[in-house]
Amino acid sequence: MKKTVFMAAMASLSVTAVQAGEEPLLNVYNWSDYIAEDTIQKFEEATGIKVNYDVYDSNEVLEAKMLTGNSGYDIVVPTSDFLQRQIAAGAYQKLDKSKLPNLVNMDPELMAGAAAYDPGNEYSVIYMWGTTGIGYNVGEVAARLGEDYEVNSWSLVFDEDTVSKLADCGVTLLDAPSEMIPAAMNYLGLDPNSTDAADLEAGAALLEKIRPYVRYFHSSQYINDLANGDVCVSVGWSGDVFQAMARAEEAENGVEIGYVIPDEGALQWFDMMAIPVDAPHPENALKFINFIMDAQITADITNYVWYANGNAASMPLVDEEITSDPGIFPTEEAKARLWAAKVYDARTDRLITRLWTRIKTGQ
Ligand code: N2P
Repeated sequence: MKKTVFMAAMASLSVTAVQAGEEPLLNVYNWSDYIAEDTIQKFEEATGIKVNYDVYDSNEVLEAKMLTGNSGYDIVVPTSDFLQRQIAAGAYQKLDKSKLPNLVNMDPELMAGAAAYDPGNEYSVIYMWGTTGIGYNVGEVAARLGEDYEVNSWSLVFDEDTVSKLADCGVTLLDAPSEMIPAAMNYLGLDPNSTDAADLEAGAALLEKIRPYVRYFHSSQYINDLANGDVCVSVGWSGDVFQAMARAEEAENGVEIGYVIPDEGALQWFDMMAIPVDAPHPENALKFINFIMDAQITADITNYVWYANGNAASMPLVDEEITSDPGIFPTEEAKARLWAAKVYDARTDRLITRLWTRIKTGQ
C-alpha cells in the first residue's frame, strides 16, 4: 500500500517535472562586446541553467536567422526597428509578464519610447541603448587637421576635403546600411527617416564619394583598431568607442580616444531582448530576461560595456564616470538632435541593400 502511494507520488512528480521543466539549457545570441565578464556565470550559478553564448555584430545577420526560423536561439537582441519588422513577420513570442517581476525596475519613459516599435512592450524588454556617432584618435586627428580643429561635426567623415586628410591613419564605417545611409542623408540636410528613393540615392552618393578614403566597413573590428592606434576615425556605437578608450588606457599605449555625438545629430537606438517564437527553452529565456533586469546585474553590464540601459533601478549603481558622460547619457540639448529609426517597408529595405552593395564594392 505504502509502496503504491509512493509510486503514484513519484509518477505525478515526474509528470510535473516534464510539464514544467525544460532541460537546463539556454541559447543566447547577443551583440559582441555587450555583456559583463561575469554575467553569464552568475546566471548559471543562480539558476543551474547552462548558457551557450554566441555573438553577432549585424542586425542583418540576426534578421536572416530570425526570418528563416529554427535558429535554436532562446534569447536574441535585435535593434528596435528591426525587431518591429520581425514581430510583424511572426518571429517572436509574447512575454509572460507574470514571470518578469523585475519589470518594475525598468524606466517607464524609455519603455514608452521602445513601445513605439513594440506596442505595449509585449514582445521585448530594453537591454541597452546608445547612439551612432564618431570615435576618433585625438592625437592623430589633431596632427592632420590642426590642434584647434574641433571634432563636433559629421564633416569629419562626410566632407571630402576633411576625410581625405585622415585616410592615411585609417577611417572606418559601420557595416550597417540602415544607419550609415541615413547619417549621410542627415548631413546633407535631408530627413534621415526619408524613404524617398531620391533622398536615399543622395545619401548613397555621398558615401560613394568618400568611399576612396575609407579603410573598411566593419561593425566590431574598430574597437581594437582604435584602441591600438591602427585606425584613427570610426563611425561607431557609443559604448564600443568607450570600450576602445578603456582598452587604450589599460594598455598605456598613449592612444587617446574621443567619442562625439555630432552637432548635426545622430541615431539613437534601443537593443531589445526577445524570445524567438520557436525557442527551445522559452521558460529559461524568461528567467534570463528577469535576471538581466536585476538592478545590480544591469548596472554591472553598463559599468563594463559603457552603454546606457533602460533600468531605472540600476542607475544609482552605475559608475558616476558613466552617468555623467554626455557621450553615453546625452545632454538635453544633444537629445533634441537625436533621431530614432523608423522601420523600412520592403521596397525601401531592398533599395537600401542594393545601394549598400554598390557603396561597398564601388560598383
Ligand atoms: C555592441 C554593439 C551594440 C550596438 N557591440 C548595436 N545596436
